[in-house]
Amino acid sequence: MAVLPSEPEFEQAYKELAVTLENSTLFQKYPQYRKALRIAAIPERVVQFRVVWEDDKGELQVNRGYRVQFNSALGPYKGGLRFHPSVNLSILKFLGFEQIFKNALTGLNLGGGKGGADFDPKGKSDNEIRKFCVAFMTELARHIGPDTDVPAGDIGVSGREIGYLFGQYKKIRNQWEGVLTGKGNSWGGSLIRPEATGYGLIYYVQKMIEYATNGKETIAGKRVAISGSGNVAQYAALKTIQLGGKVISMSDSKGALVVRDVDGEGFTPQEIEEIAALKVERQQISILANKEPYATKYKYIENARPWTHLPKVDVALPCATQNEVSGDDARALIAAGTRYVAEGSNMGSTQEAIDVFESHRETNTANFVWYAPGKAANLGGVAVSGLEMAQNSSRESWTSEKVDQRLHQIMENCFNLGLKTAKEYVKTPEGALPSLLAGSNIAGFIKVAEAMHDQGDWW
Ligand code: NDP
Ligand code: 8G0
Repeated sequence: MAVLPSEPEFEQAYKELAVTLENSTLFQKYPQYRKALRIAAIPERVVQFRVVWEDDKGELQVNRGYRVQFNSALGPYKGGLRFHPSVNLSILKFLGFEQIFKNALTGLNLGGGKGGADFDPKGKSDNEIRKFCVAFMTELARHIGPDTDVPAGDIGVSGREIGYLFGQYKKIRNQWEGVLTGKGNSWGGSLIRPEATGYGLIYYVQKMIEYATNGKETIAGKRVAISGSGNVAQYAALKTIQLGGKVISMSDSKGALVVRDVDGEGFTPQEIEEIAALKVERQQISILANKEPYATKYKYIENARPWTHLPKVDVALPCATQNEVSGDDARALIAAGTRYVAEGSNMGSTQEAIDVFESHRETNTANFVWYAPGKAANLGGVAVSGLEMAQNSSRESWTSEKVDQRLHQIMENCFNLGLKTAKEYVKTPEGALPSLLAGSNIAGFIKVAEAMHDQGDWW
């Protein structure tokens, strides 16, 4: 009988990285890196705690809280907090592990971590959310600090929650410091941080298109399928539209809205704003399904992801959650003509989906596709968090132009590094595009492994 992994998501993320390193020339050139990988696979520290809070009925509620402090070789632990009923140690270890190598690819001094709770913000009042955040931070505060560990939001944690968490940290420590990112603009937050992941994703996709077409094409005129309708999806959609692309789907945990006519009009900025407003109220996009102009323009498919419901796609951007693109979804996307897949979500694709994408990189075939992993394509968010930390340390507030320009540069550097590293360490078949997956994994890993070696974490 096969033994099931006890931490399936973490083991999936670990194997995905390990296999790409194994299939490159890295370990032949530097066998000592095998040892580094064994060490890096274990978090430096995992904190688990109970969170007891009182609901609006005056009744006691309890949740599990976590912070995985995975790797601090390159800087303070850095990564978001997820509040979702599915949260467990396996999910946070996978997210923390991905975060280490992603943060290395930003070129900033950031270690890797992730945290959260199995708390479900849906159906909770603002008062209950505040009480939960206060109870959560009451324990977390002793484990974090601006030079130790700097959390931020993730699924279920937006600017509102960051405000409550920050307020409680400040009360406990009596210190106003850059301990969280994603703060409000008037109290230490960075301009462009809310937009950064979605915008950065599109900047990265622009580099992919430019490279693959020798500068002949851009995202303008392309049909872009997006999943999710939260922070990442919203800003990816808005930037796509701004650059002349056409957004043909959005979704949430209950279903998908897809355009009926992929040759007609896509989502408008006003429609994206309407979806954003709905999400602030923690509502589902299903309530738009029978409302005009949505009912005429879009088909709502309950309990579905968009991927198998679109006849023509050029660019696919998973922006909801892990494992939201299956092998079958990947094959359907390729059949619909998808040329570029870039993950806004972390581990958006299953291993089977990745294998399908990675085996279609030959540009001289009718159905080629180029895949970019989340740890490269979605690093704009954590990168601007790094810029928020820099602004807090120097007590400055940069203009949105300056932050956006830095974001552009960071995405471009990450793309170029992934490409260069793939060419150096992996044999690319004749006529194929280099593997951004292998290149990004190897580049991130080398940087972390070297820093760990210098600091005596392995020898
Ligand atoms: P949000 O909470 O703002 O939005 C999440 C979206 O994904 C919502 O539409 C939600 O649906 C949907 N979703 C969540 N869980 C599931 C699920 N189990 N099945 C189907 N749909 C689901 O989160 P973000 O936009 O911030 O994060 C989205 C992804 O991007 C995550 O993987 C996150 O780790 C990753 N990411 C985020 C960054 C950031 O800066 N925020 C940076 C880099 C990566 P519903 O509204 O119904 O709950
Ligand atoms: O800003 C952050 O540290 C952050 C928040 C949410 C998600 C991520 C990520 O890179 O996945 C980073």
